[in-house]
Amino acid sequence: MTKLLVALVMILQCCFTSSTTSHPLDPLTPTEFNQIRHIIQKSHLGSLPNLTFHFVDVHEPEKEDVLKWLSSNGKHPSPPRQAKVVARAEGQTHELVVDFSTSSIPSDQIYTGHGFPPFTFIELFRASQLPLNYPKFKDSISKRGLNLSEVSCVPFTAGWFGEHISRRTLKVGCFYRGGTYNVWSRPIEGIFMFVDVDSMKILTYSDRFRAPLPKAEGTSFQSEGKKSNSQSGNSTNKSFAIEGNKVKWNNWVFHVAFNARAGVIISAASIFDPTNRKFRQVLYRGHVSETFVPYMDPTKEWYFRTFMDIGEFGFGRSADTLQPLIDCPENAEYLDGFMAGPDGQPQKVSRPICIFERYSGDLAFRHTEINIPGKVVRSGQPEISLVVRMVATVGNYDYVLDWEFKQSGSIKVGVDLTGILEMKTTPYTNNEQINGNVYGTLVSENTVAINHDHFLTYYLDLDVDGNDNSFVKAKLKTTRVGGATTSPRRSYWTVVSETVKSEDEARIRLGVEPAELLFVNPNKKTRLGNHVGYRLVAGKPASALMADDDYPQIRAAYTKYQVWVTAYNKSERWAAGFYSDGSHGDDGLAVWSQRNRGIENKDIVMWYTVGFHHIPCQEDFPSMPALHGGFELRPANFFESNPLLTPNNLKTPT
Ligand SMILES: *[C@@H]1O[C@H](CO)[C@@H](O)[C@H](O)[C@H]1NC(C)=O
Ligand SMILES: *[C@@H]1O[C@H](CO)[C@@H](O)[C@H](O)[C@H]1NC(C)=O
Ligand SMILES: *[C@@H]1O[C@H](CO)[C@@H](O)[C@H](O)[C@H]1NC(C)=O
Ligand SMILES: *[C@@H]1O[C@H](CO)[C@@H](O)[C@H](O)[C@H]1NC(C)=O
Ligand SMILES: *[C@@H]1O[C@H](CO)[C@@H](O)[C@H](O)[C@H]1NC(C)=O
Ligand SMILES: [Cu+2]
Repeated sequence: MTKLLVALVMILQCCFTSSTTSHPLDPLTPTEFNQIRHIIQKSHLGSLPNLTFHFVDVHEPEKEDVLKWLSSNGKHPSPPRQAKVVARAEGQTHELVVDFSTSSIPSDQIYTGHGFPPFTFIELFRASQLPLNYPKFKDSISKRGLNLSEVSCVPFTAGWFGEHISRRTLKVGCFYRGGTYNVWSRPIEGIFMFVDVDSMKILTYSDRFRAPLPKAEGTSFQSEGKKSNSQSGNSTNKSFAIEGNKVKWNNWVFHVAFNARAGVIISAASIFDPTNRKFRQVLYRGHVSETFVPYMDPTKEWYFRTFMDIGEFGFGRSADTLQPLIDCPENAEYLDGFMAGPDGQPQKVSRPICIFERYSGDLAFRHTEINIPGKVVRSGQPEISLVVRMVATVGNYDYVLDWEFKQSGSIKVGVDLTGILEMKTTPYTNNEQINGNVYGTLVSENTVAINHDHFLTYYLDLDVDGNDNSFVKAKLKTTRVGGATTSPRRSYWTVVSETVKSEDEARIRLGVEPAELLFVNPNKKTRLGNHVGYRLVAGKPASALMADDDYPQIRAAYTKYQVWVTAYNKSERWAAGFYSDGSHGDDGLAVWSQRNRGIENKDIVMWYTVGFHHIPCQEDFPSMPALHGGFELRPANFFESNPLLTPNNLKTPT
């Protein structure tokens, strides 16, 4: 293309993107990714050698402006459209804000703190290829009698263990395919490489020992490709509407966005109130903020495996194209996603998100009344919900992330873990031979699957019927029946509600005492005088079991509690800090909460961690049946009565 043509295309593109119909939280478009790249290339950064884009996303607009825009139905001017870019050149990390309307870079800083931005796909790919041309590695492979063209190497993030970190590194380990696609089932144990990512060179090579390679037989994870039968849903009769990134279904309206880091982001979710015929706010933004997957094996080749997938790789970057009738049912609609490649060019991800109505076969509510003379009165309604789904395949693991909206006002957040375990070669072929600690379970001959945790921490900026909310612990206290009363009962429980004043009292370890946790709007009451609220229905709690002074735990200190509440701050979104690769735990949720800000009747954010302690078992091999976890946000005195029983609600409101 000639320069003139490029300029012309840019002018045309500029005018399409400035269309007033776009939502301020819409993800960046391919045109915008190109604009960003052009603006940066024209700046002083353009001349820096090997400028690499590690993160490009919408620069979070001021919430106040977005709320004004939303409440004016798009008539209020849209906040300035800007992008946040993290790029690297000459060993430095540049943080940039790019403004579209002025084609300028209003902010340009060099990040000097601990930790690094996410790796790019090219870096990971190049690191995985390094061993294949490395003479010492080739030698190790041939000494083991293996065929180099059957070897797959995989980069692992290196964590931080108290050392001074001056460069971005990866550790690379290798696996033997030799007759299977299940790469993870045949680790070539004993060999590890330490790679400098900026120079893309192997710094240290270690070949410490040999262990028998597990057999290829019985490791295939490929199914017959069974697809689901068609659902009771009727795909020719869609009951939800997708306009751009806005979804309307039944009594819900919300915005769905895709980005490279979080994957799927739900914003501005509001529910229609049949009593006052208005949409009321529930969730301003919700997404996975960080994941933490530490393996419980302290040996040389395993101790560092303490992954933070969101900050080190990105869930969106790991998002897979969904397979119709396997990943999503027949009645699903799909959305495409875009992100920037390492060169800043837009890359399309086909169908990473699906949206569908779920006919679970469950009940939404029912009752049978038999106390009416001569009659039996029955009522009920089947549960029909709307699901937004994404799958992130991060190396061996697959995370199925669901946001499920119910007509009752509940938002159920689900995560399914599936995929392939991380395995280690062992001389043992039977559990009875094992003497000493193998740090996991023998799942096949010569194969141990290592114990580990999964922690997925959700960012939940709830705005229950407005911006200013309070966090309430409704404690259930056993009370003795007083001496003077004539009741034959000796005890009962009662509710003692406590409004949490500051961040230090809002760190909750679930299961320690019986309590209901709520976000209430202290400025809004129901007709009957109860504060409107939403409560957290937590899943099975799992909190970190590593010692507080263990380095991975220092970096993921926020996993000690399942629930945190912090004051809203638009730059506090990533639980382990933005730069989680090589982080030192000096940024992130646990640090922000130390400020101990007041959280009563303020704009506040809930952080909830879905945790799993995973002791592998034989059924998890060769590929693991999905293991489900999650939580629910459920209205509590938000509506005047059961919203399912209000006839107006059953129609899609306009
Ligand atoms: C640019 O990248 C190439 C390939 O990774 C590398 O050989 C070269 O040294 C880099 N240049 C600079 C200035 O970092
Ligand atoms: C090594 O593997 C490649 C690819 O599977 C195959 O073509 C080749 O024949 C193998 N070489 C030996 C020596 O087995
Ligand atoms: C879906 O609905 C359409 C229109 O109501 C109907 O013609 C069609 O037979 C239905 N399909 C199924 C599979 O129920
Ligand atoms: C499908 O939609 C049509 C028209 O919008 C409506 O008449 C029909 O009742 C719907 N069917 C179902 C099963 O919802
Ligand atoms: C918002 O958060 C950032 C990052 O933690 C911090 O530097 C800044 O001071 C905070 N702003 C306010 C007003 O607390
Ligand atoms: Cu697991």
